[in-house]
Amino acid sequence: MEKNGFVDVSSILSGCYTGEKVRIRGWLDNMRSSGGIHFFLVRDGTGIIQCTMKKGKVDNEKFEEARKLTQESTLELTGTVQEDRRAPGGYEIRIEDMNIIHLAEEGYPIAKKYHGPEFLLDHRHLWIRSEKMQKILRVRAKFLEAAREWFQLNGYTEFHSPTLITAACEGGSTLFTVKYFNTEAYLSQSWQLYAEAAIASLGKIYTVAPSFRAEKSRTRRHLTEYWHLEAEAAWCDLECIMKVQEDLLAHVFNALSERVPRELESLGRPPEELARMMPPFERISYDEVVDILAKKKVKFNWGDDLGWTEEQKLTEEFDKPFFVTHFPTGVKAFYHKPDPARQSVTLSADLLAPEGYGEITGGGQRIDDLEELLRRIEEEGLNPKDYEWYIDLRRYGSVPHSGFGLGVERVIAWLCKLNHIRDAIAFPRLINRVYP
Ligand code: NSS
Repeated sequence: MEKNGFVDVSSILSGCYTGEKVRIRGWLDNMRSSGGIHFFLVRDGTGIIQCTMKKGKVDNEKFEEARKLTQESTLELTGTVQEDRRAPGGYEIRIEDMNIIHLAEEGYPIAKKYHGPEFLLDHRHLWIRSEKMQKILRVRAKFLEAAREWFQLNGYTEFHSPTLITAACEGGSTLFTVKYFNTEAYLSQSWQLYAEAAIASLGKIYTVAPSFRAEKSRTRRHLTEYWHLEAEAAWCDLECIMKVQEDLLAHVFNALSERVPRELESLGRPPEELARMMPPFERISYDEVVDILAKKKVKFNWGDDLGWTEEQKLTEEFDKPFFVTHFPTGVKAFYHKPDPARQSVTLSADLLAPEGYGEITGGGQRIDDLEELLRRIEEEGLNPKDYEWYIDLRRYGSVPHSGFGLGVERVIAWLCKLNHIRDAIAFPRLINRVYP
């Protein structure tokens, strides 16, 4: 790709410019000098390439000027592309001319040496330039690109719900309160209640948006602000919404294997592993979970909610994602439809990732009957006044419907084998961190 006479490093690395004279621009990732040669590693946002500047091949003045270059200085370079097996990426540019755009200050705070996690989080604005973060962010972008693609190919319409809301979707304990003029509002935990309104307008819908949870738990899988990929569909039951998730993930896994194989490989997830993770995903009921955990000597009673410890134990039994279905009514939010064949459980399903990662999606079939909804709102001690518009949806054209929400960072953490969810997003928001 050529822009104003400059070419992308990625296209040089794919062999498009071998033997040709090119111009590139980017950041100086690293530099060393040996004898009469300066070796630069230059990063341009599409890739990183070695560039060599030989004394006598450039203006002497430029050669001397290069000595004062500092890490992260920005440059424009002109030179000829050569295939070179010794260079990282297999190509290098032999520099003929250089133009310094910005000479970075000395003492780049995260120069190449060991830094602790808190230091790197404080310098996140710089750390996102690191090779590992570049790869993760690229996989993340491709994940969402492929997911949107699947929804578009399958007749879903993108729909946007408000962020400022007045009633809890997933329970009051994790709501962030914001001052809203003379009253109070909350930050949305999920688009779901609005999505249920919108299916009567658009049928099958999806969104990608931030959700907010004032999670008091300091775990490796909770953010206070995370990106939520959600879908809702009219005329869809529990089995149907599980199938939607399987088809979506099959498409995404294929796309990632084709589009970011090198990134995945270097993050420790060779694309063949994604091929092995392909649907169908096993479905086990909550009742079965109780039995499995009992056999594994994990203290867990019917009616308890699955926490991370239990999920981690459970994932030892599977080598690809699996659904846990039919959670007890007591551990799920008010909107989950109780199973008509057994009122003590709901038509719900969470998808769990293997390898100790656990829950990556939550969803199921929604209550579509007015009386049943009013009963559940009362049982949960909620104020029906707060849900008046939502209740209305069961008065005017109610249909069987289902949906789910996928935690984008949860999935990226699993796919990229990260040991903390904070690295699945550029600027993580955690219980003790809203900076930078
Ligand atoms: O609470 S959920 O299980 N379900 C819902 O919010 C539904 N209203 C979604 C729907 O049906 N439209 O959250 C869904 C997913 C869950 O499986 C996680 O993957 C993710 O959202 N999630 C989180 N990710 C990161 N950090 C936090 N705190 C978090 N909470 C949920």
